[in-house]
Amino acid sequence: MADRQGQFITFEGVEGSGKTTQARLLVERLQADGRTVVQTREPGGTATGEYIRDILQHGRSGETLCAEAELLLFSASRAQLVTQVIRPALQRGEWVVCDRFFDSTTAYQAYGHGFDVDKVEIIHGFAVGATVPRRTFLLDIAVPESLRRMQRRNAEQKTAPDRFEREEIAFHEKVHAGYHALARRDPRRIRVIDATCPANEIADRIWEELEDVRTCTG
Ligand code: T5A
Repeated sequence: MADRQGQFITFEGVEGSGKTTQARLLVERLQADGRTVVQTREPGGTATGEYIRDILQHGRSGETLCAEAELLLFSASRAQLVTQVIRPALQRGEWVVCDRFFDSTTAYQAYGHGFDVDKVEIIHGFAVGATVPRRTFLLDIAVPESLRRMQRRNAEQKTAPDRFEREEIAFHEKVHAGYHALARRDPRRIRVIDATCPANEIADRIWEELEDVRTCTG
């Protein structure tokens, strides 16, 4: 399939909006369509990134991570992922499907924690350069429903809520509103998808929304 080029697709949304589920379903469809796909996630996706994820989610040092350090750790994980995984895959003509990317930092650290959006975006530019997603799916679900999903999953899997899931509901609402502000600003890249339908219906919608990208050759 020499006439096909790789594309960079990301999934975004609040906790439990179904990003991991939809990333997996999209990868399966792309592979069935003959594409070579790299599936990855943030924070993480490299050995360094997974160490950083552990620090961010579980705070093993016992110290309270200051908000500035948190933002830079997310960005450090991303820079490593772009350099080591995403950019090389795109250069080989492969597709990359990533569960969260820089919009998460804008939504959580800027809109959620109050850092200046413009300054945060300067850090994104430093971390990723020109490696920007071609399309981003914002899985849209009301915060109370998303938190119910996470509680249900934690109960089923007997896992404790992580540091982010324990944030106040008001924080998650700010993140939700932040995502919508980003989608309004960049509607060509960021497509808002109703995440409350059955998973297969959402996957169908995403597939349709990717038609122009799938058929793009140049
Ligand atoms: N973070 C991350 C930042 O603050 N800044 C950043 O820059 C970045 C990159 C990462 C945390 O870090 C923060 C955000 C996060 O708090 P994470 O594990 O990547 O954590 O993110 P989560 O959103 O918590 O990921 P989850 O895997 O927990 O949720 P998903 O991926 O959105 O949802 P998924 O697919 O795992 O599904 C959750 C549950 O819902 C069910 C699933 O079966 C599962 O039980 N489900 C559905 N139920 C009904 N209908 C559907 N359509 C469903 N789809 C899935």
